[in-house]
Order: sequence, then C-alpha cells, then structure tokens
Amino acid sequence: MMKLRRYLRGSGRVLAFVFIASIIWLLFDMAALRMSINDVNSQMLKERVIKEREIFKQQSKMSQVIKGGFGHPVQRVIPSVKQASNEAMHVHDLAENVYRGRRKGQIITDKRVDSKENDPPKKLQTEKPSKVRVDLDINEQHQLDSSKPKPKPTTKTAAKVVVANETKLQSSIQEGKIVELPKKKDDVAPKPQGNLNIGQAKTTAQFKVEKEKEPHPVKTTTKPPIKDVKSQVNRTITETQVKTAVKDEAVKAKELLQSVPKHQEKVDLKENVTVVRKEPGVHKVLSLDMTQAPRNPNAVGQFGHAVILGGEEDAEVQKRWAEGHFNVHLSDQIPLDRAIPDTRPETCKDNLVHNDLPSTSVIFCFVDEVWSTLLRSVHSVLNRSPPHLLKEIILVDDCSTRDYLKEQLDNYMAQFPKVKIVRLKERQGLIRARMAGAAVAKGEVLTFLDSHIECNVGWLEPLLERVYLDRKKVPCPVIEVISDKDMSYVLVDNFQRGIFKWPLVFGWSPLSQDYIKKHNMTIADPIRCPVMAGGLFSIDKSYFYELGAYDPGLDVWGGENMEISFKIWMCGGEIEIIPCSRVGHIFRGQNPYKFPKDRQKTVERNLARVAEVWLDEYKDLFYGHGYHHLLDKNNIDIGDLKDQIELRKKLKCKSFQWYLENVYPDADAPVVKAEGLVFNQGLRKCLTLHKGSLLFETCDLNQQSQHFNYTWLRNLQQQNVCVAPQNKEGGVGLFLCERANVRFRWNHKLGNSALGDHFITDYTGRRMCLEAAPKGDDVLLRLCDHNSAFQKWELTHYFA
Ligand code: LR7
Ligand code: MN
Repeated sequence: MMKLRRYLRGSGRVLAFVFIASIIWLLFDMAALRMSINDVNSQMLKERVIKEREIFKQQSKMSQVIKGGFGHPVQRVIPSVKQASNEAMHVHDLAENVYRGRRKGQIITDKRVDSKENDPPKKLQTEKPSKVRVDLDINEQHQLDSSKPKPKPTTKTAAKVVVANETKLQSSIQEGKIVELPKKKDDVAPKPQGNLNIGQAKTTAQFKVEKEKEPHPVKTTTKPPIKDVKSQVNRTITETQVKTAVKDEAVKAKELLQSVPKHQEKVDLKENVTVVRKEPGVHKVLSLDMTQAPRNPNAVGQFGHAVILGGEEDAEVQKRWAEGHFNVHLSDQIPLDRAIPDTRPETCKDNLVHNDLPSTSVIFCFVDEVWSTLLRSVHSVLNRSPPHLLKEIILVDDCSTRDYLKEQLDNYMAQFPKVKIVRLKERQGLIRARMAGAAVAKGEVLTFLDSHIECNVGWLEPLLERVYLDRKKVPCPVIEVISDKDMSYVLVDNFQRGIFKWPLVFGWSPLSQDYIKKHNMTIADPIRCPVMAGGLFSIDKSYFYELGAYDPGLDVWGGENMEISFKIWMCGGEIEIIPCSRVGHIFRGQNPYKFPKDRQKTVERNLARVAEVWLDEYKDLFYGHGYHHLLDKNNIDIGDLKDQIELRKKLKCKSFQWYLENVYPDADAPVVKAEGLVFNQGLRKCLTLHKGSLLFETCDLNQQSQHFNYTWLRNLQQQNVCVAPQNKEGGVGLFLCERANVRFRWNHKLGNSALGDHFITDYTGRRMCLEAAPKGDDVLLRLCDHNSAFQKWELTHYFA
C-alpha cells in the first residue's frame, strides 16, 4: 500500500495526468467534428435550395406559349419539365444519398396537363408511371400532411396545440342583423352601408360567428385537435422578421429614390396654407415565402410539379373525383404547405411599394370544400403574406354538410390566431356568404379568394399598393392554373384581361399588340380589366360598402362578377389585373356542391337581375342570346330590383354605353341585329309604315317611314310599333311591341341557309313566313316557301 502511494506521488502522477488530459482532448475533438459536420450539412442544404431555384428559373425561361381559348388564359406548357425535373431529381438524389446513405424510391417527374377537360380522366397517363415515392427516415420531420383529417391523436403532443374560444351565437346575428364585433381602440368594426344589410337578404340569413379570442392552451378537458400540426408548421414569419426586412428594404429603396424628385410640399387649397407632408417611405416588394426551403423537397407535388400516379391508383382517383371535381386523391398526398414556382415577371421583385400599406382581411367562402385544398389555400396565405398586412383570415362556411369541416376544422384552425370561422346557419350561396365575411372583417381592405387556391410569393403587396394609390381601384391577381388532374402549378399567358361575351359569359382575351405598343406596356404593368373573373380580388372595405356591396338578391353562384364589375366601372372605379400578383386556382369542370334550386335557373336569374339593373338598352343583347324565355314573368321571378336601381341613381353611375365606349371598346355590342330599309326581292320595293298601315314604296333611304329595326328580341319594328301576325291564319298587322310576347318574334337570317332572307314567325306551329302580296298592296303570312322571291327580304345594315 505504501509502495503504491509512493509510486503515485512520483512518475505515476504524471502518467495519470497525461491519461485524463488525453481523454478530455478526445472529447473536444469529437465535439468539433460534429459541429463541422453540421456546418457541411447546412451548407449543402443551402446549396440544394439554390440549385432548385435555379432549376425553376430555367423552367420558367424554357416555358412556351401555347394556343389558348376563351375559357382561360392560355396555359404555358413547360416542354422540358421532365428533363428539368430529372435534374432536380438528380440534385435531390445526391442530397438524399449524402443525407441518408440510401434511397429506396424516386421522385415523381411531371407532365403538365391542360386542365380544360371536365371529366375525371379515364387514365391519367399512357406510359407506365414512374411512380415516385421517397421512403424517408421515420425520424425525419414530417411534411404537412394534407390527407383527410386524421383520427384525433391520443398522444401528449396534442396538448401543445391551442384552440380558439368559441363564442356563442350573437343574438343580433341570429336575428339576421349585421354582425358587430366588439370594438378595440383601432379596430373599428365595419359599418355596412348602402344596401348591405344581411338581414335584408331574400332568405332569412342567420349567421353563426365563431369569433377568435386570444388563443390559450388546451385544457385537459378540451378535445385535442385532429393533429398536432403546430409542430409541423415550423416556419412562421414573425412580425419582427418582417419589420427588419421592411426596414432594410426601405433603406435600399430610399437610396434608389434619391434621384427621384420629391413633392414634399402640398398646398391645401381650402385652408390656403402650405402644409408640409412627409412622403411615406417605400420598400421593395417583400418576397416572403416560408416554403422556399420546404422541409421535404421530395414530397409529392412539391414545387408545384405535376404528379403522375401509378395506374393502380386510378380507381381511387376516380372514386374520389366527385368530392371536389378534381384529383382529390392526389391533393390529399401533397403537402399543405408545398412550395410553388415564383412565376412573377422578373422585374416584379424590384417594384417599390409603400411602407404604410393598408391591412387586409382575407375572406374565403366555402361549401363542402375538400379538406386538403381548403387548408392549402389558408397555408398559402399564412406562408406568403407579410403578417403586418394580414389582419385576419375569415373562413365563411356556407352551411357545409361535411363533418370534417365542423369541429375538426375549428380545432385545426385554432392554432392560427388570425384565422376566424364564420358559420352560416343556412346555405346562402357565395355572394351573401362573402357579404357575411365582409361584415365581420376588421382589415381596411377586403381580399376575397376561392377556397382552392395557392397564393404565390409576393402576391399581396402589389394588390394593396393599388388600393393605397387609389381606393377606387379594385386589383385582381393573375389567376394561374392548378391542374385538376395532376395538381401542377401552371403558368398562364401574359397580357390577359377578363371580358364578357353575350349572353354575359365571362372569358379571357389578350390585349392587342397595338394596344400594348400604344401604351408602351411591359408584362408587369397593371392591365385594365373590363370584367373580373369573380373569385379573387382586393377592394377597399369602405368603397365596397359605398358601392352597396353585392346585390344581395343574387343567389348561390354566378353573375356576381358581372354585377360588381359593371358597378365598379360605371360608378367611378377601376378593375385591374396585377401581373406581379399571382394566385393559382383549381378550375373544376363542374360545381362539386349542390345547388338549392336548379343550377341553370339560378344562374340565369342572377344574370337577368344584372342585365335589368346595369345594361340599359343593351339588355336586349343579353335576352336575345338565348334568354328570351326570361322575359316572360310567368317563367321566372327575378325578384325586386327597386333597391338596386335606386342605388345606381344614388351613385350617379354612368350608362352602359359609356362603359362599352370607354372600358370595353372592342366589345361586340350592336344595339340591334339589323336596321334600315326592308327590301322585298319579289316586288323590288321597300316596306313602308304610313299613317298606321303597312304598304310598299319605291326604296328611299331618306324616308324615315321606310326605316325599321330588326332587334335582339327579333322584332321588326319602327319606334315602338311592331310588325306581327294578326292571327294564326294569314293576316299581318301593326301592334305596340310587347317584349315578352312571342307573337312579335321573327326568325330572320341573311343568306344561303335554309329559308335565308325569310322572316319566319315564332307565333304559329306551322312554318309561316312574311310575304309581300304580288300587287304590292298588302303584307301577308303564308306557308314558307324557300323559292318565293316575295318571301325574301333584305335590310340595309346587318350587325349580327
Ligand atoms: O353556394 C356556394 N357557396 C360558397 O361558399 C357556392 C360556392 N361557394 C364557394 C366555393 O366553395 C368557392 O370557394 O365560393 C367559391 C367560388 O365557387 P367555385 O369555386 O365553385 O366557383 P368557380 O371558380 O367555378 O367560379 C368563378 O365564378 C363564380 C361565379 O359566381 C365566382 O365568382 C367564383 O369566385 C369564380 N372563381 C374565380 O374567379 C376563380 C377563377 C375562375 C375563372 C375564370
Ligand atoms: Mn373556384
């Protein structure tokens, strides 16, 4: 023992010291090694993201324009996407290998498919699918799973999630009155003006509002939400992040602006004093996108890529198609927060917007929307909107019947304090649903979106900037296509604007090259838009109410885009498409929800209301394009229009003719089908209305008595006097015109068609035609004879 002690006192101590020191050294070394591995990993991650972006840029550059149609702006096909994707795949694979050492599957390659066909595809591909599946390590972070609501978890993690308080029905709301939320200091609840009174809606609108309060942790008694998504949504833009970004970019922007002359002094003429106003600052549009480096780049549909499912999934695709009239089965597999390509024109990123833009309430109305698309819509707003501008997201549930849209949706959304859910107790249709959303909105600007969209990077500020510049501007994003079949995000053609064709059918049409040249337009400039598509736009809230919101008499779906478009333009506003703001939308071939009444009747009734209120003398163009039957009050009750007509007067709105001349000059809108002298080929004389009777005279353009109109209601008339069969037997006489009366309708077409040049009456069952008596002393109704020159008539001018 003593020996041992002595030994340790001597050389042994040194040895022990050396031994301990080397162990400590070894530990440090290992730690350092680990840190450097992490560095390498994150560096590689960055590089990977950069590479992916480059690939996307290349894809955009490679994009080509293909021929488009009236249905939607031309979709651009990316021919070499497959190749580009393969490159992306290669990058991914490399990364995969490095990260995980092995890879069991492949990433999906893609194919852009035109989404115009309505029906579920029989088969989504002809080749054998290169089905993509990446088997991930179990420990790897999850993508936001978009599949149907999952069974409620029993794990403890769910307890982390917070839920919003549900408030009970407000009595005012139950009674169909306007919802007034408690006022905060700077939170003024909207005061709907004009005609917006939900209580006045045709059906008794009863709204249940679930109002968000400050979220609080779930009590143990509270049912856990479907899924602990909070842990998965790991990228949330914080206010501070944005403020710093705004600050930095504002500094840059200021430097840029130094060369621009500033108007710092403005003279207030009323007061006759000079007021020095500080010009508000500007900054470059924020390109905030929390999905830029997605957690799982290999996920199905990531980056907006097309997905081709394996043939074995066809049955499931077909089975679930009707749930949304798009590929629901596929949508459910795509991350709720997937990345999509930044499709803005290059210059958009450098655009300056004001630092003090107004805030917006984003309003989504939905009825029986598919879970994954609804959530992807909401996440796209949360992930790509500057939080300081996003006041709230209001989900208006238009009385959906699907279970998952009730408590499960409440629970899911509870983790996002900005998301509020308004529940309508009766199906109102999207028009009144939007008004219910607007009624509770607290933002200065209302932004309406469909519930199956994906907002692209930088989408919001360019819209708000337009409203900021002029509160009467109503900006719409470019609506891009999310394929209903493969869920790919497809670019659309530039310079497209929304128009209508008769009978008030919405469509897209490109600006003419002349117009583009004349106005020196670039692809990033706002485009004046005669009619908006309807679903996606921002509008100053007070202006929306000034315009009387929507006509609350419009039911369910359809026509409201015409109404608001005519109203905006004719009453002093402007509609614009903003190319720097882009939002993808799933175009469906069919409405996936039920209409409370017949769909066609609902839509045509809405359109008739719009025509009656806004089209003036042009409304006959609407009726004349297949809607004659709407003129007959026995067929249809379009409801009371007094309020709408009064509103138009009160707002001193301009005429429809003004709209056509100034907003949509290239519209094809002749007030009559034909006009001028009515020449009879057999007699070689012209029809004349003289002292209340019809006769024939030598044709003379200067004779007003020989001038007739052939109208859109297919009447042959002079002022309000119509040429019509006297009875079903053979006489023809003159009558005061009656719009709805079938007796006054003649079919008349020029040319070579069967019975071309004839006037065929609608009045008799047999084919009876207008005929000049051979002596020229009478006008008769006779069985049609395509050879008879006395039944052939020609007007001086034909417009349609
Ligand atoms: O009764 C209803 N209640 C609702 O809440 C019917 C519909 N909705 C919801 C629905 O869930 C959806 O979110 O309203 C939204 C629009 O309905 P969709 O998606 O069935 O309409 P759509 O995209 O087929 O049709 C377009 O025209 C409509 C006419 O009323 C609306 O204006 C839609 O908003 C509009 N959509 C767009 O403008 C997107 C681009 C389409 C184009 C071109
Ligand atoms: Mn839609």
